[in-house]
Amino acid sequence: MPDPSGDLLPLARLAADAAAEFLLTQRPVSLTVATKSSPTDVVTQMDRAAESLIRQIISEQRPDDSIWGEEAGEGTGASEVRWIVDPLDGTVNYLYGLPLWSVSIAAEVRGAVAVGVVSAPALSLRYEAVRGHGATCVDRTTMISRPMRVSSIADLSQALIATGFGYRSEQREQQARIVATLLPQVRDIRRLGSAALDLCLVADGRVDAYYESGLHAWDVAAGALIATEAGAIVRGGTTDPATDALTLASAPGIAASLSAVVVAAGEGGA
Ligand code: LIP
Repeated sequence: MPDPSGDLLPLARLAADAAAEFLLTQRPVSLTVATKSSPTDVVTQMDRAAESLIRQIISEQRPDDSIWGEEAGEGTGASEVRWIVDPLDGTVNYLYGLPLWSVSIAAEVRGAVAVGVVSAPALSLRYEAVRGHGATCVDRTTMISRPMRVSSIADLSQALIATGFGYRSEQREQQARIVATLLPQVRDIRRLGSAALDLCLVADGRVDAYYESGLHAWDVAAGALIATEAGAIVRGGTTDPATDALTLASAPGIAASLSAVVVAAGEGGA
């Protein structure tokens, strides 16, 4: 059966760049904010409009594919391709005018993620991967692309670790206890606010590892492929519906030691 991945990457780029450009240049002075799972789990009209734009671009070229997006849910399709879309990952950062947010688009072929694109327009960067063909970072200003590789770190005490927190108070209390356990054992912690971007920063060696529990498939599908293709050990990051499961992406040299600490401390419901 032919592998359509070669056709999917250009379309993923087109959709991600269009949504990124829209979000960056059409942001209104005042955003209309609604809430979802908690009073701090926000969604704006820009999240929804960006997803509509992505759906329109994909469906025009590949009308038989299904699309599963954070805001409009999962549709049906007759083809073997399912698109998994987070139109605006890091909504709180976007709301506050901070630059760390991204557009995340993955294409699954026969149940396995084959293509992943994460666009971070405020950083002028696009991260991308095709399964089995490595991971690339594209500077959207110069259009120069370069291969990405995870860091070579082997000592957890020297590691810069990214993480994130859920929107429910009881979940955040547990996650705070885990960070308190981990913090004395590592170089430092970063909470950047976009899971898709965190995974790409692991791929690029800008942080040594990232872990978070309670993420959704749309947060991680593209970034997990990009991190894997850059040599990371990735635990979780599946396209299963959200659970309290742990997503962990790490440079190989600290994957076992980091996993042992966060799981023993109770992250990921384990
Ligand atoms: C966000 C994730 C982030 C997590 C936030 C939130 P959203 O996704 O990317 O890693 O810590 O709580 O879930 O809500 O901006 O799409």
